[in-house]
Amino acid sequence: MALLSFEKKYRVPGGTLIGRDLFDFWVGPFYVGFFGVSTIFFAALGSIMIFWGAAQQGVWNPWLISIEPPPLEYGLKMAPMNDGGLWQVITLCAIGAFGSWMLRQVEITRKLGMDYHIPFAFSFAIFAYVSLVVIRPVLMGAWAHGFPYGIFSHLDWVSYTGYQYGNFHYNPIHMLAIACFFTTTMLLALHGSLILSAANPEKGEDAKTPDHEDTYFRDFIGYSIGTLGIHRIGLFVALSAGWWSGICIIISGPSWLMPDGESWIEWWDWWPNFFTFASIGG
Ligand code: 07D
Ligand code: 07D
Repeated sequence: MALLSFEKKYRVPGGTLIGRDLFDFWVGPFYVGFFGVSTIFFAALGSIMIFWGAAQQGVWNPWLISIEPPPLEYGLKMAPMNDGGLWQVITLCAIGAFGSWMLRQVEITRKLGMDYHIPFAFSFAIFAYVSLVVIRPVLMGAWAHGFPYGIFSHLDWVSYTGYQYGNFHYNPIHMLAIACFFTTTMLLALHGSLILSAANPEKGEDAKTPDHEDTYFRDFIGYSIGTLGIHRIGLFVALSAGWWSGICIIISGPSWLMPDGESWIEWWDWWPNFFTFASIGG
């Protein structure tokens, strides 16, 4: 395995954030580190809690397992285990596992003397999750506003929450997030197809260089963003998608923005009202 012998060169000690050389080793192909251990700890504890909840409810169909957040009356307090406390512990485990996973990425990055783009990128996924189960519930005053941990039940939550605000498509930041998701897919399709068309030739033919790739796009639309540029814009739109998703849900609900449970359809009233106001004023 050429790749494994090549990897040996990069199995260098150091770069750890915690624990010095205590966990500075590999298990097979996997770097461990302190945060490898903490990821396994939180992921295992969280999963056991989900299965424990499933056992308590007697639900073993994986599509139907669901761990519900505490009811509204507990506000932001800790709830009893069988009345939402389990959801709270699982949420802590999830944040612990995702955070550890990101810090493990940081350690590998440091070890190899690379830049921090990967942990930075993953932090946007964590932000989107935290926006749903911590930031928005805290702003709205109850853990009850988090989403339940179940395959179908979380879909019910998305649908219910969407209709609670009339038509969620009218949320302008949801529009922005969706446009970024769509753009990400388009750019990845263009990039993937361009690279394959140049760098994966038929047997006996030479692979083409980035010159060809740039020329293709110059001929086609008059401009090529270039080999680094395509990755910069790809990362930018992908992270923007996660970022605006988080923002679009954080602003859906808190009373400073949506008094009396206003819907996103009514929110647009500022637009016709703006012109009425402007014409009266003029
Ligand atoms: C392909 C990387 C691999 C990840 C996978 C997910 C689990 C859950 C749970 C046994 C792209 C692994 C799944 C570990 C096991 C139990 C109880 C990523 C890839 C394969 N969702 N969602 C899914 C999560 C939210 C929504 C599928 C997670 C929000 C809609 C899977 C989270 C909202 C639809 C899943 C999360 C929302 C889905 C496929 C966390 C808004 C679908 C996911 C931690 C973001 C689709 C049945 C996928 C589906 C789907 C997991 C959050 C909406 C079960 C882990 C609350 C509308 N979600 N989701 O491929 O088929 O992601 O649902 O935040 O239609 Mg979801
Ligand atoms: C939260 C996942 C984080 C994942 C992490 C990692 C593991 C380990 C292990 C594989 C953010 C987890 C890892 C567990 C796995 C192994 C081994 C990602 C997260 C940390 N919507 N909508 C969005 C569209 C409608 C509504 C976002 C489209 C309706 C609500 C996105 C449509 C109504 C919420 C989006 C559409 C509605 C959203 C989701 C079309 C319902 C949210 C993506 C075409 C009637 C959510 C932050 C996302 C959001 C969200 C897209 C329709 C409601 C922009 C394309 C009109 C309530 N919608 N939506 O956030 O913003 O990913 O969440 O109709 O809360 Mg919407």
